Amino acid sequence: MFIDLPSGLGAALTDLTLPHWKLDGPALATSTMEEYRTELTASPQFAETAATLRRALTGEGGGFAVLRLGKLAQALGADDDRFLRLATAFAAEVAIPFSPFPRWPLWKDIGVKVDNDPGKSSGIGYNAFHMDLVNATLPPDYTTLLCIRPDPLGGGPSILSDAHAAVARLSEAHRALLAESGYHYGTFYDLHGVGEEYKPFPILDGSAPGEGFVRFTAKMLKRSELGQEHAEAARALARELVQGQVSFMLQTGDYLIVNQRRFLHGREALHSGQENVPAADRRLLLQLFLRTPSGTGPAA
Ligand SMILES: O=C(O)CCC(=O)C(=O)O
Ligand SMILES: [Fe+2]
Repeated sequence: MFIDLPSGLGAALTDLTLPHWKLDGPALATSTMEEYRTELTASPQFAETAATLRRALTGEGGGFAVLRLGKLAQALGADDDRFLRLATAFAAEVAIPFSPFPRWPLWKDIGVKVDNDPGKSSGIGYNAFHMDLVNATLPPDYTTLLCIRPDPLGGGPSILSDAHAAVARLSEAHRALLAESGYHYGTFYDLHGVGEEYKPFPILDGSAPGEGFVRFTAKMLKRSELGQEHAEAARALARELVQGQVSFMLQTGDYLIVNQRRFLHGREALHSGQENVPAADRRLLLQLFLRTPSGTGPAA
């Protein structure tokens, strides 16, 4: 679901300078959320655009959206603080922005490091289907990625897949295995606002079909020791996710918001030759997490 800014709104926002945000612990302060909302609600068609965004994320069949802020990015500069504040204001219309990493800023850089593990954040390879903070008892309700610069060599399309639809295509036997606490992934330390470490965890949590998290990362297939049957069921899920995937290239100013209770996300490999691209020109995304106050999602 791609959402363009109505041109009147784009023009109004270009002229708007929002104040710096304040944090309250790991979360955007309520005073900032109210300030931003007041400023933006005065802009033409803002309320409708925010409602469209919420519907795309939580309405029937929805689960992710790309808000196209490219013209704003062009007018203000994608790396300008004013642009980042406007993106934050849109995020705050969906849920509460927060950082689970106490020592990092609200928005986390995802750059390109040629020496990193290629399959992980900031790596250059295929970033397989996953949810963020998969091994926390309370993962963020939304993960969001703001594209500051696409891969100048043209690689790295985003991939999205409807997790519940993928689960529905599996056999009963595989679903039963996925509902067992047979899975674990990664490390967990110094995180705020996402509960406790969850280890081992079930991929399916016993919620009604189509509800709850599908607590999955395909990275566990390579990086975690799993029992053979559990691994087979997880591989079947990974195949169905790929089977149902959509993919698209984020452009400068595109803001991808993923409802983690519905969709899993990932990224295809960047184009080969990253070592010849100066670090300052490589792909750059900024990541922000959102928490719904109720934990179930805003009304559409
Ligand atoms: O690079 C991307 O497009 C996705 C990165 C990602 O999913 C992550 O770092 O969690
Ligand atoms: Fe991710």
